[in-house]
Amino acid sequence: MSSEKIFPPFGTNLDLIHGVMFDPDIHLVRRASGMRGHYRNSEALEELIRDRNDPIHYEVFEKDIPEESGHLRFSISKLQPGVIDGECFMTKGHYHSIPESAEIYLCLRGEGYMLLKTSAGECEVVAMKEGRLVYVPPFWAHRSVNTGGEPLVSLCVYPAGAGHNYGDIEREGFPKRIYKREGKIDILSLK
Ligand code: S6P
Ligand code: ZN
Repeated sequence: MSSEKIFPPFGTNLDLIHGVMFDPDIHLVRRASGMRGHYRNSEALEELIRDRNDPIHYEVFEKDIPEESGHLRFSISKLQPGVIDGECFMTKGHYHSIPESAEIYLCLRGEGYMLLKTSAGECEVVAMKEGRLVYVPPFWAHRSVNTGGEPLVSLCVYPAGAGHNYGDIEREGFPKRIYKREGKIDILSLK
């Protein structure tokens, strides 16, 4: 490695209970209005945006690590609890732009599921809860879904060159949707 490629080591401070990185370089705040097109009941989403003043849906805290092979990027993902006409709050979901890139999610707080799908249409659902690690293998698009009553917080680690491909999964959607009605979780397979 040439000397201009030497990157300084660093530490960072996390609040694992509240799902916060104290000194992020990037703090993405995704509000309900950023989720248009993702929930089955789009009118219910519009009501939430209007009546609750476009609340925060999820946040992602990151350090600005070079998006180059050899580095690892990591983030804290904090997804709020709630439902939209019964459908549990979820992240947009993405493939990695370099689809051979895997990822781990270490769940720090809350409960829910990781929905995963391949471009061939295989779909898997993996439970997430505090203390559980979920392995996202290469080629699987992934979306987290909060089925609990508190934020679903995870530490995510992935190859820094992986990139994010949102377009393909926006077009395809996920073949399953996760609902919570009267406290009961329902994982629905779409025809
Ligand atoms: C990045 C990792 C997470 C997500 C975050 C939000 O590879 O998977 O940091 O970015 O959970 O999800 P999304 O689908 O909106 O990026
Ligand atoms: Zn990812």
